[in-house]
Amino acid sequence: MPLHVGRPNIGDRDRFYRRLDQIFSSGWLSNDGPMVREFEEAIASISRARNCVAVCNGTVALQLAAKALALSDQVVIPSFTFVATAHAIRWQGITPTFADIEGCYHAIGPKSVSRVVGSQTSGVIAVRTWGLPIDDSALENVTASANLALIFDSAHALACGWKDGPRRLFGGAEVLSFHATKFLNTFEGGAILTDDDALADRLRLMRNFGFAGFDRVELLGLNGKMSEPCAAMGLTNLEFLNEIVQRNTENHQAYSRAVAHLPGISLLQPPAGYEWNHQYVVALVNPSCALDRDSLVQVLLAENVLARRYFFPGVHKMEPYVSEETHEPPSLPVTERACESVMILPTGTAVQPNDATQIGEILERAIDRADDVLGVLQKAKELTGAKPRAAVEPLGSFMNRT
Ligand code: T4K
Repeated sequence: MPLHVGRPNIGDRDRFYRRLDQIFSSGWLSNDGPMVREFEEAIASISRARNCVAVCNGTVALQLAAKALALSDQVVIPSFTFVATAHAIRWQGITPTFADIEGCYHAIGPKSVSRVVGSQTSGVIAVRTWGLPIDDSALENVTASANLALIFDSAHALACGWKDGPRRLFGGAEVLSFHATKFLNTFEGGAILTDDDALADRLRLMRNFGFAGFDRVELLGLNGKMSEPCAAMGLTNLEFLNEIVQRNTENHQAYSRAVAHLPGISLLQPPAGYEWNHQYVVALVNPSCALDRDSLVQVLLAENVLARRYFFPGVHKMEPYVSEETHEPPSLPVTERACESVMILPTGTAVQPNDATQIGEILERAIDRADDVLGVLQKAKELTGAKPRAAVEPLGSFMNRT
């Protein structure tokens, strides 16, 4: 069975089916139902937030947060993120201004943000990349002093934070994703967290077309509601949350041991005192490695390990952003390096620590026989003139071949 980055974590099916039965019996399928409310309360409590507004996905959560906080004109975001961060604002006619990432956790910070804030900037969306730390209070200071809105895209960051951190949220709102591939999934889903009660009320109206009662529409809304079956999935998976973190942590430890002695490969590690969901295993392939990141991804693909190179090639090089550049492309050297070096390895409950050990062994053998591997890859390229994936598939296992 292939090992994928992104295999869903699925809780106890019988409990989920029981919840579905309840939904069918009640006849209440959507529109702020009891399961959604229960799910919102649970997520708010885990996230130490006063309010949680559940919606249909993380992208819509970003769109609603941006609209509710009146973002307009230009908004500073990282280029090193999933493209949804940019699309959510561009869809509303807002132009993203790309800030470079800084520090070791692949996030924008106060220096990189200050460098690109201009007279048209209305806000900043900072991404808690991989759920690892970000300089919240410094970003809050920068945005507050320039009178800018601040949103955190925390799509990766449920159940992450400093153990002794403040019991409040930073910025105006924080956005979560519960997509099938996320640490906690509701099939599709998302949420907006905020400590601002008035903002939460506005968001609840906005996700339901602006309806404040029968026939009374108070503002511009859309259909962003989470359905009851999605909330039922979320509640069921929440009961299993500790097991998911436990397995992720064990897998991460196994990977750490497996790559510790590999020259040129390291894993991102959380700092002491930080609680991490370990949702992503982020390997960095440095120039000192005998094989570059793309070659290693191809080796793993050929071994049925579907590793990924998130967030290649960087949003600023994707459409429509790359074509919309009106002046020089942004200078994002740290982003470019991350795009070239990040390799995400499979984890989650579908992966066992033993799989991580074996993946480490594949990487080790490939690096030991780097010349042979490069030869096979070159041959494949000559034979097919192909894109990497197509070049790899007919070749089968590198390890049996070389
Ligand atoms: N902000 C950030 C920082 C984000 O990372 C994301 C989403 C968002 C905002 C937006 O949130 P949502 O609107 O999505 O709620 C995935 C996810 O689709 C996406 O949710 C996620 N970030 C992103 C980082 O990763 P891909 O490109 O990895 O492809 P996908 O979804 O096709 O799945 C990857 C692998 O997972 C496949 O090889 C097979 C496996 N898989 C996938 C699904 C859906 C399964 O085994 N079962 C499944 O049901 O995007």
